[in-house]
Amino acid sequence: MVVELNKPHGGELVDLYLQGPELEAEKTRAREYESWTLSYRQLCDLELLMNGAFSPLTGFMKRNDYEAVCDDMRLANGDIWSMPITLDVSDEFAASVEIDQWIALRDPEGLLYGTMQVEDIWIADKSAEAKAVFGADDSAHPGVDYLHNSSGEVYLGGTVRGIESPLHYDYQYLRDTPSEVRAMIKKRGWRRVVAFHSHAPMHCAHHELTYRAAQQVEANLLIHPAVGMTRPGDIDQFTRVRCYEHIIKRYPDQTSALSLLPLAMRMAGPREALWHALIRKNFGCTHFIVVRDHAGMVKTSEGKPFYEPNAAQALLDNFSDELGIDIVPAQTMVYVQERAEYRPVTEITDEETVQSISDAELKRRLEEALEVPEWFSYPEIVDELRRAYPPRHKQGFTVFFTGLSGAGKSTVANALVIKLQELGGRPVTLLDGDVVRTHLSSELGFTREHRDLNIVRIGFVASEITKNGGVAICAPIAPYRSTRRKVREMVSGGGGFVEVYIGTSIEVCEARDRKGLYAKARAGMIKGFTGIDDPYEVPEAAELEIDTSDCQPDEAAQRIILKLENMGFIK
Ligand code: PPS
Repeated sequence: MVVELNKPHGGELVDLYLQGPELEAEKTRAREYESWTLSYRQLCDLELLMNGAFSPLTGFMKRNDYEAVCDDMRLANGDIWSMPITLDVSDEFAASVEIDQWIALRDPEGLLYGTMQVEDIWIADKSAEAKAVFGADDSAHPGVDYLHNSSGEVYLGGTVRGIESPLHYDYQYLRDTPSEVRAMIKKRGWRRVVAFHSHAPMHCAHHELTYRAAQQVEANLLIHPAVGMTRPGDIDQFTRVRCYEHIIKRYPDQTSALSLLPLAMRMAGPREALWHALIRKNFGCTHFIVVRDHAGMVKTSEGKPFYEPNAAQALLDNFSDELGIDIVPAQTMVYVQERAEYRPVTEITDEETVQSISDAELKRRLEEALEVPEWFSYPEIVDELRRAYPPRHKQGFTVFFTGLSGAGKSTVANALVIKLQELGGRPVTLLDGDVVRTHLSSELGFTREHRDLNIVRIGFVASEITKNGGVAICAPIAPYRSTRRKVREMVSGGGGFVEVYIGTSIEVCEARDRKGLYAKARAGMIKGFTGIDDPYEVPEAAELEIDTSDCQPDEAAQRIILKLENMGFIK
């Protein structure tokens, strides 16, 4: 398809927002409606439904559209649409509504953003949906995991009435509706606009790729990153947006614009690429860049890629006559050492030396304060990333002791606190088992459920301290492996996690019996005592194991300090 110049592009936009008296009347009626509290993903979807970014959709999908989309990537009327946009709800909520009833769509604080007439209620076959949309029913895929573990069992479909756009406090000046982007394009006198989707910071290779794509189709460039839900583990959106604001200045004046899209991505590879293209058509763009592995860099539980790298480009090719937006397939750009420039990977000769840095390698370099070469990224972007990923010696961390009662956890933890305070640089908080049970968990006993809750509370506090650059020293028994793993996951995203197993034997602990509890447990006066008649699961992969029967508290603390130095947390 060749896009005609000077013609308003993208077709009719759906606008679901009510105005004037209609709006006021609906707001009044909505006070009587059953309220559904929207998940973050549903809130993102609702915003794009209401402002027309999801045109021609006029609400959350009804069953016939949903099934047609899953089966054929088309709505029931034959229009191309590749992604189910469904309102999943709990069984209880579904039981409280009937066909034709209106419901209020609210955020978790109760603010009303839209209303919907329930025209369809059905139980989704999530495994079938996973296979159709993501290519496999494999929960290693974040979209499949969301489907099975976060979304409700029942789907409601129906027409939406827009009340108000969801509130965003961040980067309001960069958020534009489809009609605002269309107006901007018109005002600037742009005839062709090529959109670039992103959910990661852009470096020199992305700049080169987008610049070439724009030149190739003689178009202006719209950098249009997703700032709704992206892939778990993606760099936080504040850092990303600051990076986009830097890179936009690297394009020639007047040629390019940056606008943020509150899109909840599904990482569905080829289908997602098709969906992205349709959305950009609605924003008035004439062209859309599809990269290799577009929105699909996810691995199966066997570690294989979910999608072939060229699957998205191939799928869009099949729909090219009907899409209403031209696709610009982009090659991966690599840096050629001999030429000191970027070239498409397909144009590299055998004699040329290619240089590249993977995401993991970039993260390592940032964490270890190593050089990030200028051929890879711009200094201002590297500075932003260094702030987001400070070197380890500037990150917070948690030292998580685990071991039997009387093993010496508290004694070593106290010695460690003093040593870390001597070193200075970070505030240190001790979350000792007994102290936590007095101040945080006073109502809890020692059942498995209560112990887990106690440890998760400790993990929560430790993760807050860690992500804010402090040191949390935790010293509970924490007898269960799965709960310790959970705490590790909670903390690791925001800094370091060092598990120290105080492996002093039960015989030694019992012989010490400082609190007289072992004697009471043996006498049956305390039930469910760890190590006596309650299990302790020995850690399999603790960073350090210390037996206090052959080492003084001071030596034990010194060993931990050495470990922390070795891991880069102390300089
Ligand atoms: S847990 O399992 O991690 O929630 O336990 P924790 O919060 O660390 O609390 C352990 C301290 O509580 C005392 N205590 C018991 N421990 C184990 N099992 C039973 N049934 C029990 N009842 C009371 C004991 O003094 C533990 O203190 P420490 O400091 O570990 O010796």
